Amino acid sequence: MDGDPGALNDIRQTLRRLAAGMDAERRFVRAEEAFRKVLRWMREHHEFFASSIPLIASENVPSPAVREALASDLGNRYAEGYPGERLYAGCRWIDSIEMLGIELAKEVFNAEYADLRPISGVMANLAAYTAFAEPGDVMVALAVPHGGHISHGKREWGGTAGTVRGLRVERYEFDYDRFNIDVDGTRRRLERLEKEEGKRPKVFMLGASVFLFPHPVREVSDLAKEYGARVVYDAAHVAGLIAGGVFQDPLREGADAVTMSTHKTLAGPQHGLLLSWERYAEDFKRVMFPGLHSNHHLHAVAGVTIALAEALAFYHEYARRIVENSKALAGFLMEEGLDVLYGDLGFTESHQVLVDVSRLMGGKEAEFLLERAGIVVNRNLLPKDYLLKTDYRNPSGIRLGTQEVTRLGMGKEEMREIARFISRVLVKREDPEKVRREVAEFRRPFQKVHYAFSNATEAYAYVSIT
Ligand code: DSN
Repeated sequence: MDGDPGALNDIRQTLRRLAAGMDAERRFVRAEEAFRKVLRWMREHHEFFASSIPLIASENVPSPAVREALASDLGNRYAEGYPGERLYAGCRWIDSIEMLGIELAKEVFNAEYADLRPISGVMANLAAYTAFAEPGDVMVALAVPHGGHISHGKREWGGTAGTVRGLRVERYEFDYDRFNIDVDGTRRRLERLEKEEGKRPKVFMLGASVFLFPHPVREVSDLAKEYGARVVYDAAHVAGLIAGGVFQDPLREGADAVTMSTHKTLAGPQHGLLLSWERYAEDFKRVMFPGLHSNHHLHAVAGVTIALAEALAFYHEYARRIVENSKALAGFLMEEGLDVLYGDLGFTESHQVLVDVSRLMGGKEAEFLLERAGIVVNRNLLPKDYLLKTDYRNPSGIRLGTQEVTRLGMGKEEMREIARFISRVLVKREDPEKVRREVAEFRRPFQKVHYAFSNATEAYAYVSIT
């Protein structure tokens, strides 16, 4: 075979095929390993939440029916446009679901116009900025340490309003004693802005991520009228409370549009919703499609529709219990030696409780220790952090929300237990691993979703279809 170039080429090709085969085999093994890892981690995530105390104020556990919607084929389809005017075939049942969702949203929130197409609260806000303002226009919003959301934020912080829509964001003056907007101070600030720069606001943003007390919608709406500006109310956090009639009614109080994500107190899937008045309907329809969305996540639309039906049937009671639990939790935490904010105002009128942990440790360490004990909260900037210029990565506080534990059927007695667990970790500095075992035991009887039509499947059961 010496000197036979044809035979040498054959050998080289055989070796290459063998090497390629080994590469393919290794690739397959790696891929299968990744596939199994994801499935295992999803199960472990479910097990963790089934045995923990979930207190993140922006989350919730949806009903099994909402989870069924998320696993359905609707999430694999397209339905561009408005129901009945689609640009795709196969939308018969999707149209029926979305039309029903629109009708339910109008009824639950007493709105003339409802749009289920925003795929998140941020997209609903972007829709409002697009319909009501042009790049360079002034929008007034809460600063983040005062409770504002990043999607209301300035360009210099990477906020959606500033960075994506190009708005100039001016902050509201803030009343630190009342944890609320200082309307008179804001009026003076805007008068200065007009005098010095000739700029007038186009949009007043209300609503917040840290949201303890109703906002002065009427007063802000009166101020907005002086400028011919629009009022947008971001109800992401308090949508379920508004649906249950216990917080405030922003559309009746003067808001031109209400935006929200649908998975916090509303307890639907992760999605968005926009409510408004008939006079703005055509503007919003155009902005949603083709402006901001192609497809709008139809499995989530079905999930939101189910959550709205649950809201209509059950949320008067659910919302009332959430607020009752927040007030109880705040009071017990204070008795346990924690610095709960705004006790003189009754702590809260929402699902949220704000705790200053800076006397004990930073918010970052508090969040970390509590997670090790199976208590899930998030660190949060407090109003004083604005004045202290605290690093947002280690703020002075933690924010707690009672909407998820309430949905699991917990009441006042359980709030007392939760306050004790938190105090044992943060004040008494007990070993979090020891507390974690007791937390898991405490959680064992609370495995069903309440305030829903059906709860045949446990709240955090991992449903496998593979
Ligand atoms: N960042 C969320 C919150 O926790 O409030 C809202 O999007």
